[in-house]
Amino acid sequence: MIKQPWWKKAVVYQIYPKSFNDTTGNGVGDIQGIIEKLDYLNKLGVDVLWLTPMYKSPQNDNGYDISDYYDIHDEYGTMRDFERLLEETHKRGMKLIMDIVVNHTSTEHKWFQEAKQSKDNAYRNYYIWRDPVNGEEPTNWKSKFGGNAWEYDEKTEQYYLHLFDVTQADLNWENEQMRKDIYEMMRFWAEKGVDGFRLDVINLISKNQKFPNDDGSVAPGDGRRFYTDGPRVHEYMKEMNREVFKPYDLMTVGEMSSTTIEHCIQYTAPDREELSMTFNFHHLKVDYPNGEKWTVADFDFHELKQILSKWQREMNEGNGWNALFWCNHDQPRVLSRFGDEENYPEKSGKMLATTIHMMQGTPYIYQGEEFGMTNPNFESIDRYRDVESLNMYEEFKAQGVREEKIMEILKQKSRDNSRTPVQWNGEENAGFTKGTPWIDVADNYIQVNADAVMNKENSIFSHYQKLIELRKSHDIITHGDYLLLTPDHDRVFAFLREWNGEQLLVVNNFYEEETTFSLPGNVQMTGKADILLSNYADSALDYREVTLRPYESVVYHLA
Ligand code: TEU
Repeated sequence: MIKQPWWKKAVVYQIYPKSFNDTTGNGVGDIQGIIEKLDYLNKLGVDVLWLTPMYKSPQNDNGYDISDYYDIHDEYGTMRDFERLLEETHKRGMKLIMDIVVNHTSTEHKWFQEAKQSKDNAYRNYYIWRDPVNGEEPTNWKSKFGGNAWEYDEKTEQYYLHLFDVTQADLNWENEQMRKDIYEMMRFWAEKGVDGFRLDVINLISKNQKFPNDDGSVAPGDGRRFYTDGPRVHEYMKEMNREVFKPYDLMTVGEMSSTTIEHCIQYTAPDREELSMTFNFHHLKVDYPNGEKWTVADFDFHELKQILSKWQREMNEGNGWNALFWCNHDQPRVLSRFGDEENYPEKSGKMLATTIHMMQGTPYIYQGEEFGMTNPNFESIDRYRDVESLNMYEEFKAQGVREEKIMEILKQKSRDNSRTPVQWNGEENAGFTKGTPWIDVADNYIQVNADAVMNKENSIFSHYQKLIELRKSHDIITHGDYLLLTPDHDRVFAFLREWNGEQLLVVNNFYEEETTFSLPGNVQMTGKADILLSNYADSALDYREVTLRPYESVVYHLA
């Protein structure tokens, strides 16, 4: 067996610093707050911490609009604080990866401030400027945050491209000097000892230089967008790997906003020397009817099973590597989205965790997921903070959509759902801050908080601890082949992992109604199985015909 990279058995914990833990009383989480929770994270058993951007930023997109890559946003602390965090993380045997945003910078970044001075400014071509076409925007591309993706600059009479907010100007990756400056900056952080990077929307950095109009040929439903996985994206990934990742032996995960399995195999197959692994979002669009996010809809369970299984099988066949996740700072809380937060929070939370952690890939736990945090169900727009949500609210209002309807959509789909403060205990502001939180704490913090579950027998927290331990002790989880067993079952998501004569049978009831699982006749499984993990104390030992109680989730192991 060839030596496998360490991150194939690792579990990553994502921290959104702004909402994690505030120690200064300014209502915003900070670096010292993370340091104070390192022992908690060590107890959970995670191996890597992923910090979303903490660089200097005007915070229009909560740090994904960077104005200085070489300094720490003052609300979070100082560079010395960051260096302490890195030391304390390493002392505990954990690693730390930084979120890096190099598709765009804040328009307050000095490069952009220079670029907009004149057409012949040395930094002009660090960004993407185009002349008006027939007096209008150069193309019909849409910003992910609403409106057109071009902003007109009166002074130089050209448009600049922003695939996201108007204050997030896209960098021009065709410019070699700009790329060199980016690599130099990444080496600065690697020299400090960070163990890797999460690369924000990295598959958007190469644009088709003809800048054609979006002709609708890429239907939203197929998961790709017009400008994803551009012509030189793999060339740039190889260059970045040569310049930064390989020399420092870094772990890297690319966020692939709408992409394909073929591209993700190219991004992550070891011989390609591009990235370690990729996030894709296809499984998180099964409640987007016809690819449309901004509607209230139930999730399509069959589609969820198909998509997760397709990525498991084809990435395995292509020697690619998945980042496995349900939640992050852009997605609603999984317990509210695919579980049953009202009646079976613990059972369904554990079932969802088992589903993703028994798959092949590197699992990611998003802050608060480990003890069952839910969407906050904010009814009033005054409680929302996210630029994407506020822009969509204004767009819907302009279209005349009723307030109640808009709020129903935001309650289900807003990114603020995952950005409310971590609920540490049942005290004021859930123990997150002594001040006024930048965003309200969810109303259920008295019942749902880390303290309430930390020491409870068989809590969601202890279930995540066991899943993390199993990944270390059972190679089959890392290397085993994958087979979906119940493609047509209306309630059960069951799959088989096989490796070197070992078998892992994972059986999950995704619903409250009792149901049964029957082992398909074409599956060769004989002999007595152990139960490695279940969310019920007395799950049936006979895996061939299992009656599954509400959200019952069982992992059978045959060695
Ligand atoms: O997100 C990329 C992205 O496309 C998001 O808009 C996400 O897919 C969408 O919100 C889901 O509906 C990354 C960061 O994770 C996000 O926080 C940033 O706002 C965005 O890039 C721009 O940097």
